[in-house]
Amino acid sequence: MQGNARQLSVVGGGLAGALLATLLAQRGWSVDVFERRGDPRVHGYAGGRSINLALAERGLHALRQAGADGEVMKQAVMMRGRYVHPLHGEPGLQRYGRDDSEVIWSINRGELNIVLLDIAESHGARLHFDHGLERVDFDAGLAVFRHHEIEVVRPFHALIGADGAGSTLRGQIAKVQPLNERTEWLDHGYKELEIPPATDGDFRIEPNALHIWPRGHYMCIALPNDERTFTVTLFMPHTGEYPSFEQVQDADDAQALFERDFPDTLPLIPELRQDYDANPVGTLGTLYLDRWHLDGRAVLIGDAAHAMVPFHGQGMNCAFEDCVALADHLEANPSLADAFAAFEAQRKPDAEAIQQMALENYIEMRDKVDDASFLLQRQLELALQERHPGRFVPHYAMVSFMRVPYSMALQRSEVQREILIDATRGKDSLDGIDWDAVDAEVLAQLELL
Ligand code: FAD
Ligand code: 8RB
Repeated sequence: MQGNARQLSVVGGGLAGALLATLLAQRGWSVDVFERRGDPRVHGYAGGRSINLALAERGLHALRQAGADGEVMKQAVMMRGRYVHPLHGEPGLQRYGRDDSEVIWSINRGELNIVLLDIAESHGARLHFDHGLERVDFDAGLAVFRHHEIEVVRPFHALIGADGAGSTLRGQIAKVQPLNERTEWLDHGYKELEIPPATDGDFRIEPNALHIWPRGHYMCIALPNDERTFTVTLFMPHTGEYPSFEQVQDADDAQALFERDFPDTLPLIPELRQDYDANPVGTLGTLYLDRWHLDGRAVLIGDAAHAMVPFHGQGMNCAFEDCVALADHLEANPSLADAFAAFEAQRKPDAEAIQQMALENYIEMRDKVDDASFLLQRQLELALQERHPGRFVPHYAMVSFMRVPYSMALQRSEVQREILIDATRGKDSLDGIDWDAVDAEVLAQLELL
């Protein structure tokens, strides 16, 4: 293996590792993937419960590059918009885009991972399950894996760390080169619950939407699964003022919270008490590093490089975009060190931009989606999109339906938000808008995309 300039070892056969293995194998690389867990195609996907993810255009585009979109989309459930459930008042759908070409998709994580592993293998990638990276001797070019109870030593040419937020490879790189790793923990956590199918086997609530129960400082969301269930996630603070996980500890507390704040979900979640007791409280954070690679010997991608909070549904989408970018840089640069450096230079500003936008979207989801001035800004956003096609592009569309770099989406969204806030200040409808003034601002501040 050593000395083969076209060989790469991928650590982690999760979402990014499996996709990257395919993209590299397609480009003629000899690829080995080392995954700590067992083969999900044999043992079932670890975790068991049905957990879904929102797939948007960036991720879908990467799947198309790998020829994986057809198989993945077979089980996808379309989500047309946010279905907002206020505590008082009528629930309803707020579309994400203009029509059904502008939607996101709910995908089962386990099935997605299996499809990607099958495709990687069919392109010749060698998959080594039950191989957890333990440590690396970069000078000797040796990686040590734990295979069941034994340690296996493998020579490597270069290592690609797709081993997720708790990356072992990141820790090993940090021992030989400072990464200045910082994790900013959110003071909110999450708990997963489930809405089973109705007695007639159908979905209990609108299937083609991402449901949100916004409650100011906290919220519930629900994404549809193809087996007609929904995975519900409750997000709220770990500590402090009621409600927080510190105060809502057991089934009785959960029952009381849901009776008070999410009464319409009680008949939908029959196992609320059991789910609440059985499922752990998850933590959420943003991971920042000063660098993502060790010369030409190792590079980090996906969550291992830039884990983010979940509120834009872009962690996987961003990780998939990383895979295409890295495969392209490896194609363009004969030197691995140059390719890794070019990858980092391109993607780090974009990762930081989506990390920031993900933090900001929590406040939008939990607090703004049922607020009148926000809804008026949203109305104006759609009107300006019509008046200035390709120039005024709604924030959500730039992130979820387009592939403009995240850093550009962030920069343009900041300009647009100012325009929207200024133009709607003190108004309760679009009637009194000074269109000439707004149009002039748009033309002055936003170039055509
Ligand atoms: P992972 O998918 O975590 O894969 C890492 C792999 O490395 C795993 O298979 C792991 O077993 C393996 N591994 C770990 N350590 C070692 C080791 N030492 N040696 C070998 N292998 C190792 N993103 C979205 O875009 N949309 C969503 O809607 C969305 N929803 C989410 C819901 C939940 C509940 C969670 C937790 C995340 C969600 N995300 C979502 C984020 C998304 O899951 C991640 O951003 C994405 O999985 C990152 O891919 P990755 O390959 O970097 O890491
Ligand atoms: N990680 C999502 C969005 C944006 C929705 C909108 C938000 C759960 C953990 Cl919180 C969240 C979105 O702006 O209307 N699109 O996709 C996915 C989300 O949460 C996922 C399911 C999630 N991610 C740990 C839990």
